[in-house]
Amino acid sequence: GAVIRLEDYRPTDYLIDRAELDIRLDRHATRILAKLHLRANPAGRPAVPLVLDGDELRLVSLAIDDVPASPQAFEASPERLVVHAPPAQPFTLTIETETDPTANTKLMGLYRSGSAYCTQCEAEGFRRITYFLDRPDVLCVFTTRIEADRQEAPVLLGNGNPVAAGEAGGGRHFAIWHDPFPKPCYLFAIVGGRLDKVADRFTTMSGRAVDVAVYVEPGKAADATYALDALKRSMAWDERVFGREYDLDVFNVVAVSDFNMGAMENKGLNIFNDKYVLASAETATDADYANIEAIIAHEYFHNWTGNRITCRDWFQLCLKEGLTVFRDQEFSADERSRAVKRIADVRVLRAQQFAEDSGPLAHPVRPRQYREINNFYTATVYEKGAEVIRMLRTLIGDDAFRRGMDLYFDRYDGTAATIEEFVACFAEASGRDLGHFAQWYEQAGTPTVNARGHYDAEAKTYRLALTQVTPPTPGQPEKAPQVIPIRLGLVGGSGAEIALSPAATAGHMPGVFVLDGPSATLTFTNVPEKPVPSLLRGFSAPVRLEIDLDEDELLVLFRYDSDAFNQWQSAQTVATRAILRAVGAGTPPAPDRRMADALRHFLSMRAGSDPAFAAQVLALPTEADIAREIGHDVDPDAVHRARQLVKVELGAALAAELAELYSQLSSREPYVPDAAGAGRRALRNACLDLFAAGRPAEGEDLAMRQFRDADNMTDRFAALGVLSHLPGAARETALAEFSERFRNNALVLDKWFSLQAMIPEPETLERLRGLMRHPAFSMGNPNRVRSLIGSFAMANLTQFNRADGAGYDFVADMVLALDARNPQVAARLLTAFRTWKMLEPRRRAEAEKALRRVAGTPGLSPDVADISGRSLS
Ligand code: DPP
Ligand code: ZN
Repeated sequence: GAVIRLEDYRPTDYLIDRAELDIRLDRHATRILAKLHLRANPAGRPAVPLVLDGDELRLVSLAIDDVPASPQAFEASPERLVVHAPPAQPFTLTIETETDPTANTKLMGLYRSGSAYCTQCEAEGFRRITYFLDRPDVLCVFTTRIEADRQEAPVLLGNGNPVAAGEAGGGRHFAIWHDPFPKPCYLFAIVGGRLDKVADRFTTMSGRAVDVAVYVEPGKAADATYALDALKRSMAWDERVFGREYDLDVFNVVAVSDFNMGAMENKGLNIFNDKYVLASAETATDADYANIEAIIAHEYFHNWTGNRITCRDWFQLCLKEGLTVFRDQEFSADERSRAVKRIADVRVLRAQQFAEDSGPLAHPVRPRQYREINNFYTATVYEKGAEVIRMLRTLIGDDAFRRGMDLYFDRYDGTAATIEEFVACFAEASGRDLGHFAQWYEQAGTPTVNARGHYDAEAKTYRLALTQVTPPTPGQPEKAPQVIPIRLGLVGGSGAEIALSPAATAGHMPGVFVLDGPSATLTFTNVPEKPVPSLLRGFSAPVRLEIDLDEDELLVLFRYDSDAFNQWQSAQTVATRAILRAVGAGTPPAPDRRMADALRHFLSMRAGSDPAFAAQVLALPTEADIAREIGHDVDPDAVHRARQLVKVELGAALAAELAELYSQLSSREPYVPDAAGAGRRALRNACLDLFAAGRPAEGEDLAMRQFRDADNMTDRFAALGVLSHLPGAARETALAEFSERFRNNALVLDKWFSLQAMIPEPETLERLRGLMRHPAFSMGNPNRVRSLIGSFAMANLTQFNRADGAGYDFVADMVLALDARNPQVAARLLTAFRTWKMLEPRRRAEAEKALRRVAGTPGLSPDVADISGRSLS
């Protein structure tokens, strides 16, 4: 595809104010009659041809102002419809197209999933339904008539409110939906099928009744009640926290089993990957429940941040995504534990976004160019985009932030906005100049902040020297300093918080220093003793922090810091250093009792009161975390061995305490998927995991017992996870029992696929090839592909990066096999190569060879061509 640039933006020459669609569903020949009400755009060029987008479309007929168009008046190809000389006055185009939803394996546009018809239009799928100005700044009021065989599709859903329904003759029926809110066509959706539902009613803050429902495949309604509950809680939260009320009479969610993304925020008709809707104690883990809650909230919150105010162009994607991720993170933090949620979010940010930001696919939160927009639904746009909003709030404070949001909603409701317009609202609300801050949207790469402290006992002053540097990224060799809010405190040796002299952070929010130049020195006065600085509290900026603290000082923070995030971070840093020493030595480092002692003490004090947090503390940094810390010439096998050594040592040192805690936490109460219960289960399973590393024989027995006795998926699957790391007969038995028990549940078998794909053993590749022949596996279903092949590529560091290159070859083969069928899923899989440049030379050469093979294959989709091209650049 050609390069599309932000600076080339110009408004369309025409506008489409209204569209009346009549969609006659048929498995192989769906007819779409679209009557578009057009006029010249005052902001566009006058009297130019009208060019509408298409993609693999077949035009059946065309009329202009209800008169069949003469062949000379237009030109139609699968990719576009050109009307050479459209009427000067407002006019209508009536376009008839035909598509085959069954043959649509890209899962973009209208397609079939199971026995239902559904759509996916973001980013550019609507042009696979009819010719249109398929871009987010064309806002249109849609009225949609859907017609189908009543037996085949008794349920017919569209955007907006239902306005009519009835018989259409010949066993067919219809429904008409009208959405009064002008919207871009990427938010268009319909669903038709035989579906069950759970339904309820939500009363909004102004007293309007909204019918809310979640539709699922027949027989699965009971598994949708948690999603429905999460939806109502989301609606109430957005009213309470952002003052945002829902605006239609109905809100429908539909779960389908074939879906490229997690879910889609179509106006009034969210369509979900069923993985993020269906849940029961027997089939979903606590993590699944938390994801369902977060994604239901995310899509619902889009109603204001994305739908009522949409994006002017796709470069502004973070305008809706970063902001909406921020909003869903806040929602989950309020519904659960704020500290634990923050830790979990930062883990994801580092694993996904930091990895992306340090490799060839790095790009700004608002990119300036793209070849394929589907490839920019990234961790940078979403997760770093959310961090930018969070920093904004930290900089200007909660009140000004809320005023800025109100202003944004007020001023831009019903429009397609830009980042500049968004940021200006906060500048206005806070009276601050946010010009430099806005550079977070433009400059890629993860800054490293270095901090060195010096205590003058005589003068009782503490000086903190801070510097920042951002490494080069593709297209951005030179980097400017960023505006980095550093939330901080000083902790005394015996744990007391030392009051900060006000001058140190003058001009900023309390407890926040803003580093906005290459370096700065802070001086704290009246510091009675040598302090331990606690920097970047709550992870106040998406940066890497280097700090000259020794293990004893880190353990002071671990024990005493008033900031839970930094408590956790300190323990992670101590563990990271231990693993790095083991990588260097190649043998177990001299046992360091301090970490085990500190954890023992921590567990005795905190395990009871804050189990969810304790579980986070017990989880060692991942292999990928360690690899990123090393940064270059990484040998994944050495990383794996070193991490395992430390884990074994720690598990052995704490075996007694872990076993004790494990049995204390055993509960015979019925499963409830709430945060408190999830916390206890998380800690118990973290104990099991660490214990099994230290005492594998006993651990295996314990895990097997838990696996068989569990009354819920969280415990059963955690036990299976522990067993999966212990080679032998027990593991194979448990795996077989699991697949037998859940043989009819595709989503549960996905977990089983994924776990096996992540086993860090050379036999895994063969196991994978075998599993691809399993009857439950299918290359046509994105969830299956991501579970089996994606888990291997993204989450099995040693086996994807096998020294012989077989892992790369396998994934390259899969990418090529998928590309013809579903380019989006193929391109996403290929991003597993994003860290190839940090590997040791032999693996680097093998990875490059595989990437070159992909890049050199004729007939690649634009999606895969873009990722392979940028990965090699
Ligand atoms: N459906 C995707 C999301 O909500 C893209 N908008 O993030
Ligand atoms: Zn979103």
